[in-house]
Amino acid sequence: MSSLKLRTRRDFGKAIGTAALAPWAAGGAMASPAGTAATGVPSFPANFLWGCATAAYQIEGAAHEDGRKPSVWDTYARTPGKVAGGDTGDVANDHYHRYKEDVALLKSLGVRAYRYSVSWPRVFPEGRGPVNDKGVAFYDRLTDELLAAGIDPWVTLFHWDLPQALEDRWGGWQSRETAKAFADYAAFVARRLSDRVRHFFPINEFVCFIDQGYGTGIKAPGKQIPAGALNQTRHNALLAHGWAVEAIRAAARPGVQIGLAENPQICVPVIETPAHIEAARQAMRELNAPFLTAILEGRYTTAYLSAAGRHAPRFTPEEMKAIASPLDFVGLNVYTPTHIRADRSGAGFAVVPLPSSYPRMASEWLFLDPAVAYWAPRHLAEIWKVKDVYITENGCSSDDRIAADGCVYDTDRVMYLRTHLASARRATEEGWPLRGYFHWSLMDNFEWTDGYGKRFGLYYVDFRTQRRIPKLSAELFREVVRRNAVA
Ligand code: PNW
Repeated sequence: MSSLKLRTRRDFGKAIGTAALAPWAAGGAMASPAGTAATGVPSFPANFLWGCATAAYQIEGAAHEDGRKPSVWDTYARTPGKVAGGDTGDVANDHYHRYKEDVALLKSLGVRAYRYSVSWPRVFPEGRGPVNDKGVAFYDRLTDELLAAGIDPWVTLFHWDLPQALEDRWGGWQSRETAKAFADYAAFVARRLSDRVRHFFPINEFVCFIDQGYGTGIKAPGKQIPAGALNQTRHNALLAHGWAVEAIRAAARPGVQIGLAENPQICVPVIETPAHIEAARQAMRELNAPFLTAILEGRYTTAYLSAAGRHAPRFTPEEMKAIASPLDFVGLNVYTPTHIRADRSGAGFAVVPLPSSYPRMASEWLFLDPAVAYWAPRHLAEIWKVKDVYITENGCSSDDRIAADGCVYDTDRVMYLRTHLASARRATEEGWPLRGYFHWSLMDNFEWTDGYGKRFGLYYVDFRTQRRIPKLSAELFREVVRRNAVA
């Protein structure tokens, strides 16, 4: 009867001898055959990939160092009134000099992957033409440091920092010359890094640098061009993606994997009834017609083209084929929901506006609905038969403070993470092909127009001293990774 008094698996192991223990009982990091971690909480699949994400302009700093020239974000941030507090990425997290320390932070979280972005104007200061060897050398060092720490680099080639020279010369993405230059740059980086980097994302989030960069003008380069020109600019960005996929395949060592890091509207059915779910599927296709749907289907939807009318983009079948170049996986950046209900009129669906009382995080736009982490992979699998899905960003801003004891108790981020991961876990449990999760972000950083005022990190950064302080959420995430289960 003495075994009844034993409380922990470790005691149990001692009693019966370790040889008899199931492999998962010892550490808790491995999944049990039944998909249940040592704690009894359902675990993620055995090879589920845990990672963190960042982007060059948001963390690197060293804006004028070693031959880097300005990007459109350097210019935009310098324009009075554009970025909160007049903040710029000049110094940011000084990651260019502190990358070893930052890789150590990743290592201490236990993650196996890190999504970083390469700064185009660091590698090609003029956007094209002569390469800047010192810029390339930084990504060599960073990549080597990651690999030495057992962390796989997943590399984004464009996270919004377009070389200013290309904006000046061609009006940036308004010209397909920029798309061609991008494919050349992508090929160059893939050739240089693909002996060590096996995963590439050509472009991060189209809407944020096209619709917001050239439509509303709330992000760099801050232009407002007419509807027809905007649709053509969107099309140019799609071409840049497609041509880059082709160029990377041609230039890289065999076997590299190429995917998206896109933030579509994530359509969540208001209630999970068959009618609302069907409406959400239709909405997912139509509301994302300009980018995600175009890439995954190789065509613009009829509704998109007819709504655009005489402002519709001009394109050829060959271009649409390039845009739909086969991908190895699809990554989605998952933040805020679009709630959808069935609707008998017209499209068959309607967007349900958020009530003014709807909960949100510190960023104005970041409304809370963990269901996005479930519906993103499910929609990709159901609508487009995607076989490998990653959440390439998920996270939240919160009003982080250092408490009297020196700790940062970001209980709202802990809640955000736990609920979103539980929702992601529901997706894997039901068999939807979600293969990994990258947290946005490793550490607080330059949050675009919000400057340093909105913090998304697992690590708090004191931007005066560059000290990194683990938040409570870092502890949670480390525990999640260790258990491979929601903690
Ligand atoms: C992403 N929205 O941007 C970017 O990839 C990151 O660089 C950024 O720091 C992070 O999310 C947090 O903002 C987004 O309005 C910006 O839904 C806006 C939205 C989504 C993502």
